[in-house]
Amino acid sequence: MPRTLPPSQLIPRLLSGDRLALSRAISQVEEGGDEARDLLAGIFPHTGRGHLIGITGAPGTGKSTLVTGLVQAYRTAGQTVAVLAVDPSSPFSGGALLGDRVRMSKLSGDAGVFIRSMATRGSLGGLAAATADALLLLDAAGYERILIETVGVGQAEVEIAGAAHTTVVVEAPGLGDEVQAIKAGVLEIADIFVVNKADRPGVERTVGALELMLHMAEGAPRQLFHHGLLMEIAAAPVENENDGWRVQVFKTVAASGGGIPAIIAEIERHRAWLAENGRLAARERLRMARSIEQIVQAELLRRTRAALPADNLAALVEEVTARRLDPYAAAERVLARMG
Ligand SMILES: Nc1nc2c(ncn2[C@@H]2O[C@H](COP(=O)(O)OP(=O)(O)OP(=O)(O)O)[C@@H](O)[C@H]2O)c(=O)[nH]1
Ligand SMILES: [Mg+2]
Repeated sequence: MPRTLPPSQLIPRLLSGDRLALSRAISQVEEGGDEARDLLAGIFPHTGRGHLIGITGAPGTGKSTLVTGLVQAYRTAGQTVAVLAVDPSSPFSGGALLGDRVRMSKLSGDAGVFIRSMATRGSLGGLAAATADALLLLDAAGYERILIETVGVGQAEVEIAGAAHTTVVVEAPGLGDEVQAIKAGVLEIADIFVVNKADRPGVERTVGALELMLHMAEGAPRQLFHHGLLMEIAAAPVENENDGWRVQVFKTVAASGGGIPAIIAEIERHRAWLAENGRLAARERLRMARSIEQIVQAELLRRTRAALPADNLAALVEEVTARRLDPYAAAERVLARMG
């Protein structure tokens, strides 16, 4: 296959399950541009089938190890799986310890598994958009379960994972700070809590702390992510869409596969629960509203930059700083330039 293929040729190959075409397509959406835009337009009608599973948590909690275990379990059950690692230090992207590499290489020969890491270059907004696009490609390629690993340190990474259909938050004992989850906002996005490294001391304390937090948060509406205007409109018909789902805490020893079947069962239970009573449709509406909003924001920013050269903007900032112009008047001038 030539290094660059036009979307018209790439799309049918990708849809028929050609892994090389999928790889190329992901590279294209990472780069962005018109070809990527055409590519996405072509595959979009074929998306909406795969179940997206976000896996997030503090660095080193065992997310990649857990993902490896989940992939193996799904393969044993005969399902195809894709993994997208949005994580510079992930074994999937090469920063691996030998043991992880060995575990991963067991999967890499399997045609039912596709593993890819996203380059964390550029702005986080750009990464979120590229990740969302890559997920669409994996979905169109027909993968039944799509796992997204992000390191839950920044809001953007948490949101990437939180935008999945089912979000698994991974903790580990002995990280020193059991209320880490609240700070990073992961309590609001978790559908399933996993305390990994259950072979380590302090596991019951971590489980207890999480259960206490969940108990305190009971009844509070789940917040998928910060709602923008479009999302508020889209969410309007469904109030508190997470009503009735009780987030539970599970223990795993991902390194030896311990507890993995229970996590698979819980993910599938959540999937079935979503499918009832229009909840999945509601969540999809939110996801799509968020997607449109992200694109509009990025495009507005791009147009602003294009319409207003950096030195003009600097001059405006200077005027405002000197109190000769107020910020609203400055913003109006920027918007006027965009026409
Ligand atoms: N004791 C113990 N160690 C584990 C377990 N699961 C993973 N580890 C080890 O913990 C370390 C980190 O595991 P990873 O799977 O790379 O963790 P991660 O959360 O993906 O790490 P980052 O992507 O860097 O944030 C590795 O040395 C694993 O072998 C477990 O259940 N018990
Ligand atoms: Mg990792």
